[in-house]
Amino acid sequence: MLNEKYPFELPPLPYSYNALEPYIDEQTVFIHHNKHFKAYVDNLNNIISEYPQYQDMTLEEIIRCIPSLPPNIKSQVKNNAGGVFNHYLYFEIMGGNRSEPSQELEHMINCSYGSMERFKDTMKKAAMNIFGSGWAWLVVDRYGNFRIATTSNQDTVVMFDVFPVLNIDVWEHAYYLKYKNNRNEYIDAFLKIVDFNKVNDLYEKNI
Ligand code: MN3
Repeated sequence: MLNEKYPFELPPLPYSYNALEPYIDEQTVFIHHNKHFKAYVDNLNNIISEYPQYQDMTLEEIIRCIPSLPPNIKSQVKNNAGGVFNHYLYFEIMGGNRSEPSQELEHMINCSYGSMERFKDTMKKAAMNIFGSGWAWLVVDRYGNFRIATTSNQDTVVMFDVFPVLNIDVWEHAYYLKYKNNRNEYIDAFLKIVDFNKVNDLYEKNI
């Protein structure tokens, strides 16, 4: 996704809309992917359509250029380009194929957090502590260390010098239909449906 250019397309959901049941319900996945995610793609295309100088840039290049964009489009590009990448990763790393981490990945997580359970607890605390809407991330820094990060709204870690391998959407639209205001239960459910094969692929791409 980061290498794609205008016009951006909504990536197809890599599994069926009901594949995450009972943890994330079909209606939530459908609306989240087909309405919310699509809106970020459409909005970004609408903005970029009027700025030919950004039409040959990749999504990553656009995100990295946000600080120097014209003030009248800066926040719209930030929200929508971030929204596109953040949702792409989120839908990628969940899955009907609820795999366990590879030995290598688990070893690295154990080295950083002690155990998978401690890692999940730390990730959950970070996600619970986000005030309002945002994202919690597992990223690999330039030294190959895992770090847990959070961002507000649709801010993305792509603008920092880290490589994301996992993210959790804690906007209420990600869980409100099923979990109402209970972010706690949603995060527990999310952590059960991460496809660690995909997290592992991302991790290996970076090391
Ligand atoms: Mn969302």
